[in-house]
Amino acid sequence: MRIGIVQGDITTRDVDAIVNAANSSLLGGGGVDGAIHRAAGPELLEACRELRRTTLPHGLPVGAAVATPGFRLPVKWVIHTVGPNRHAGQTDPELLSSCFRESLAVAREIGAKSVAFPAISAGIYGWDAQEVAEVAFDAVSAYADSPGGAPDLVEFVLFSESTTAVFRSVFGG
Ligand code: AR6
Repeated sequence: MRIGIVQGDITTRDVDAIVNAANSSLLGGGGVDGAIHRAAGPELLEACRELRRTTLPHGLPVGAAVATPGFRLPVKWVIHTVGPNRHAGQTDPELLSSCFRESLAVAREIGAKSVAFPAISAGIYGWDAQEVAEVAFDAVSAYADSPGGAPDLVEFVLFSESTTAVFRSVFGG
């Protein structure tokens, strides 16, 4: 597995799947969630509504992940996950680790060989970028060694220069 650290907009990445830092409602929001919905088009919201009508009537729990098509995005799939919200007292790093692990498990199920992550919970949900990078590093490293196969490429796509620098220092690049 190769790991890339990239500064930019995740909606422009040409990978098999991008991960969305969503909320439990799956019905959109601000930040990277808003950007992904805008770029994917209204079909994405409709697909999320369909999940709510069928398999996820109570929404997607914190730390879980689910895939939809990418619609107008360059990717085949969007993997939606819900990070812990520090402002709501969700401070357990295991919940954040679960987001990375479960997203990679979904990527494996759908056959995505290249996956791009944003800095889950490092925006509106109030986590420190350093802690997010450390949790991401541990979770992805552990997954790389797990039986059953990891993607060929995992990218972290960071919006700001400062978050990119934090990820580069934690990942040793
Ligand atoms: N590409 C890559 N990273 C981005 C982009 C983008 N286009 N836009 C923002 N970021 P956030 P959270 C960065 O707030 O903290 C939404 O309303 C951003 O700078 O998007 O998990 C959801 O619906 C930050 O570093 O996600 C939830 O309600 C990182 O992505 C809530 O926000 C994550 O920031 C989730 O909050």
